[in-house]
Parts: sequence; C-alpha cells; structure tokens
Amino acid sequence: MRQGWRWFGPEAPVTLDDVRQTGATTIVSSLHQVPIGRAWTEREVANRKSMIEATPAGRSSLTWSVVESIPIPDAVKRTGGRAKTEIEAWIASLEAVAACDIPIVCYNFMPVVDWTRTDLDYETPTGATAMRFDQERFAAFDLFVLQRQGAGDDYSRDDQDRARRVYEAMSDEEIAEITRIITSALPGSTTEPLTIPGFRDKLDSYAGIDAAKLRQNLIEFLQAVTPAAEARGVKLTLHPDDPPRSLFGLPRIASSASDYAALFDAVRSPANGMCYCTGSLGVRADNDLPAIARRFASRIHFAHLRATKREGDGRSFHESAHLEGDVDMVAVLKELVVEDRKRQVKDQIVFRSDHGHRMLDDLTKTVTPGYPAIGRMRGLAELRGILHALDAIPS
Ligand code: DNO
Repeated sequence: MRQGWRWFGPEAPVTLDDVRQTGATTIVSSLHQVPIGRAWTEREVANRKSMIEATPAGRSSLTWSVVESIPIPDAVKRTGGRAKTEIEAWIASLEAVAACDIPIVCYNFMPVVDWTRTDLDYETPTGATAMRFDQERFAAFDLFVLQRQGAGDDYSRDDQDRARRVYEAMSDEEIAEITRIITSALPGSTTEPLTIPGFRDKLDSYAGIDAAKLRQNLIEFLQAVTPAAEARGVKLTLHPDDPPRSLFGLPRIASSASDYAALFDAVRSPANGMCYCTGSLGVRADNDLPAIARRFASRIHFAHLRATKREGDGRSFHESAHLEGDVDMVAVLKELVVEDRKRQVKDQIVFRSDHGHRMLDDLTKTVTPGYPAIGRMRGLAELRGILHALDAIPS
C-alpha cells in the first residue's frame, strides 16, 4: 500500500518538506482555489503537479497520485444526467487530471453539506483535542438556529426538549461558532460555504429529492463519466457520507454496504470505485468494516484510515486516536493488504492517515481543522507499524 498525505496546497501550514518527514511518499491534493463547477485546465493541474513533484536537491521525491476531490455541483446531485453542462465540465477536469497521469480521483455525492461536525476542539483526556459530532448540539442548531421547516418530524419529543435546553444554555458566541462550523464548509469540503438564509434556500432546492432519486442521479452521473475515466485509466472513488446518515432531512446514499452494492451493480465499469473511509463508515455500528473491505476489495483504490468512537446516545461520536475507537484497524489492514498483494505496484491502494488530534505544538499553532501535522503523523506512524508487522507475516 502506498502511504499518502493530504496536502492543501502552497498556502497550507503543512509544507511538502514537512510531508517528507512524516514518511509519506505520495500526495493527495486538489485545486481548492477553483470554484465548484468550473472545468480545470491541464495547465493548472500540471502546475500543481510540478510544484509537488519538483524535488529539491537531496530530498526524497513525492508523487501526486490522488485528486481529492473534483467537486460535483448541486445541479448534478439534483438533476442527474440532465445537468449536461456541469457533467461536461467535470469530465473536462477529469481529462486534465488524466493528462497529467494522476490515476485516482475522489468525489462524494452528499447534498448541501460535506463532512459535518459540531466541535472542532473537543478536549480528550490526554489534553489533545479531537473533532466531535454532538447530536444534541446538532439538533439545537437544526431546530432553533436554522429553524428548518419540518425539522420537528426528525426528532422525538425528548430529543427536542434536550436540544432546546442545550440551545438556551448557549451564548451568542457559541451560537455564532456552531453556525460557522456547520455552514462554512470544513477544509476540503466540496460544498459552498453558506449563510443561514443561503442554507435554507439550498435545502429548499432539494425538496422532493428522496434517496431513490438521489441514487438515480448518481447512477446517471456515473454512466456519463465512467467511459471517460475508463478510457484514460483513471479510477473514480466515491467517499462515504460523513456521518453515514441523513442530516437536515436530506437523503444520503453512500452510507452502507448495500448503498455501495447498488451503485456497483448499476454501473459495472471498473472505473466505478470506492474511497474506503473507516472513520465515516465506522460511525454506524451496523457497518462491518473488515467485511466491507473484503466484499468490495477490487473496487477500493483509495483509503482514509482513522477511527471514530460512538458515544452513549448512539448518535454522537468523536474522532479517537487512529488505533482506538470503534475501528478494528488490524482487521481492516489485513483485508486491504490481502487485496494489495494481488496488484501490480502501479495499482496499489493509496491510503492516508485521515484527520488527527491536535496535540503538542499544534495546540498553539494555527492548524487546518482535522488536518494538523503531528496528530496525522502519529496516526500514519501507527498504521505503518501495523503494515510492517503484516509484511513480516507471509501471506
Ligand atoms: C474530510 C474529507 C472530505 C472528503 C470529501 C471527498 O475530511 O474526508 O472533505 O474529502 O468528502 O469528496
């Protein structure tokens, strides 16, 4: 397996030289500066690639092997194959990526919000901080800050009472903070930052789109884009919903093994692949992670490895250290390694240690939420340790 690192570009606090020191050898990146929906040009991709791959004298080399992500505009999620112009622009971006020999593209199909948390710096017992999704704070935002129409139908009377108490105890600053965290699109998100009125409008634009419709739209998108990907040898990898359940009454359709099975059955192209994210899928107790890795092994080209810990209410969770929490990382890596050993080097699975605790020097620095260097490096080192141990055991 190839050890990857998500790099947010030349303005990011973590530099390419920092990445070299983590031991990662391959880069996961995107043209975050390009507005969603605008086609990427080959020149733009090539410039970024040469930034990554121009190795200073004496330094170890890095390659750019994964684009995470080419964002999918709302029009595609809402209207599927009818969003012809948007799909053409997406294919043009894909072709620019392919022309630069980058073999893997990650994307997701979550409407309105990409990954969602309520707390960025939840203090863990070690003093390091983690990202957290607190169901009561989320409900307080949905019911009383956003005041989403129909939200009451999604929460029990007890849940609503608890959310009201949480909301009433929040200061104005706390309300502003949770609004910012939820609406302004966390780093790497493929959705637009929104204001509260903009958020309500976006939700309205999805009225009448249920899970079956959204799935059909994704299938139409895949039918349109997989021929281009297949012809150019690019693997498309669908990232799971994070968290893997409906939020704000919106459908989500990449949350479970049966969701992925439906997509792989509908679009059989080998370019139709999976980004296997243990942290996202692991939030659901009924997602058996090693079984998912085994079942879809040949479809997995990219993996996000991190662990989440479900809390007492069964809905809240926080991001634990990579080998703690609810994910059996040894069992997961065993499955991925079995698949990886069957592949040629050029087709090996790229993984990155996903997210990381904010710890040590990063506690006093400006960091990218979820992506501080030290916590991610701790995770990568632990994962690498497992891989070394598995390598020592003959297959
Ligand atoms: C968050 C990331 C997501 C992911 C996209 C993939 O940390 O996992 O933003 O990049 O959902 O398209």
